[in-house]
Amino acid sequence: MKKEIFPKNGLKGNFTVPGDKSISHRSVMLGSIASGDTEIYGFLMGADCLSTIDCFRKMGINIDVTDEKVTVHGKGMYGLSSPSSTLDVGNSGTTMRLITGLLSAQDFNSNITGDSSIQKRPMNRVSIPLKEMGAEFEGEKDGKLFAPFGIHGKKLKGIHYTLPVASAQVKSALILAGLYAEGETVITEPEATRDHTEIMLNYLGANIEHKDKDIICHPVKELYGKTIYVPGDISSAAYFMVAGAICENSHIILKNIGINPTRTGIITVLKNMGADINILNEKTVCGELVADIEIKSSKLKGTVIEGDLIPKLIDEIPIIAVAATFAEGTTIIRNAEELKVKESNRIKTVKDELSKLGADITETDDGMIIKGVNSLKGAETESHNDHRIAMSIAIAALKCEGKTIINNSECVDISFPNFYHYIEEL
Ligand code: SPQ
Repeated sequence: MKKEIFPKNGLKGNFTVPGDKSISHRSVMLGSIASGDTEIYGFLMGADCLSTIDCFRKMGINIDVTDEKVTVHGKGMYGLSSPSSTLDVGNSGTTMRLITGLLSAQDFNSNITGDSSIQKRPMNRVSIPLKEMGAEFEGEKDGKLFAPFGIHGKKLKGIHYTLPVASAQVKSALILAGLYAEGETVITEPEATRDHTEIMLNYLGANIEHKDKDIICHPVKELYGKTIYVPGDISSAAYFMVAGAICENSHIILKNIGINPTRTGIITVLKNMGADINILNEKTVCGELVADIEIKSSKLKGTVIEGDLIPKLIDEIPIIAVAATFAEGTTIIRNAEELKVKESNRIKTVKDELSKLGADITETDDGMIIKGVNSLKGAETESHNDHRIAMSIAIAALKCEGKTIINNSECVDISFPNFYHYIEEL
């Protein structure tokens, strides 16, 4: 689908965005292995999270979906059954990595596949430590693993593993395997990554400890189904934070957004760039920090983004690049080589697509250098079937002179169904 976007100033709105993708995935996974029902309010009905529901249904879990809530009828720690067919994760890296950890510890075998993008995303990062725990995989080529692949479920043992890259997906896969292992599993993170798995597990009755850079996972006998309220996704809210900052005469309030400190790098960066941004009505819901975020039009300036800030905003770098394009001066992003193994190579796709609009971006090995420019011009662009690239172009288009076209624009449904409708409402 081709989407046409025209320039717009004076964005006004007071609304929430769809539920957090990371938390929605975990609510279905953990609800499935909990005993009793888990009722999930605010679940993200995006394609990725629907893939997770589909995978667990194939493993015998009954999941009811209504407009109001998702109810997972959990069958307990040992209640999953051998999948009726190959588990298809679609475009979802989170589904693929996390369920691989879980399935490594089951007493059955399973097969996983996904779309053409998922088949290029590395699984070694997960299979190497899981093999150390005793797991077995089928489909490795030259010591590398990509979907499609098979998992032979095994009795696992706890290990101490230092993550070579900061990744919440790898950490979570090891925690899920560690719940079933003999002995403790200790994971050392180079930098803190999103901790929704740990928070939700503890909320459902597990004992996951954090000590400095270590996460200590104790085996679990039982988890207990509960009600989960999913906050609005800060990664989705980020598009409107940037839109509110760069479009003149704008004032937007984003309600009920998750502000877990492992995810708020976008707020830190926008503040560093001089944005007029406020956090209001902070509270804790199901262990997660939640608040309203207010943003007004601002004069932005360039900044440097690197080090332990990167995992806190890894998915927001494409939209940060848009903000940087409209800032005065230069923005430098370093230590972000992980962007190369997302739904697209996001260093390259951000540079290629924003450059078509007139942005001044230089690719580097581990990030990019963005020089602020005075104006952009609408052009025909490509999403590369990457939801975050499509949404970032759409926000840049609000500040372009003339019409911008986004080809294959429907991929926004992965994480933000009705995204374009939200823009029109603003
Ligand atoms: O699920 P997927 O496709 O990997 O989603 C992305 C995204 O942009 O929505 C990354 F492409 O988010 C990841 C994120 O980058 C979601 C995630 C999680 O829920 O645990 C963690 C991050 O990935 P990683 O590899 O750094 O652990």
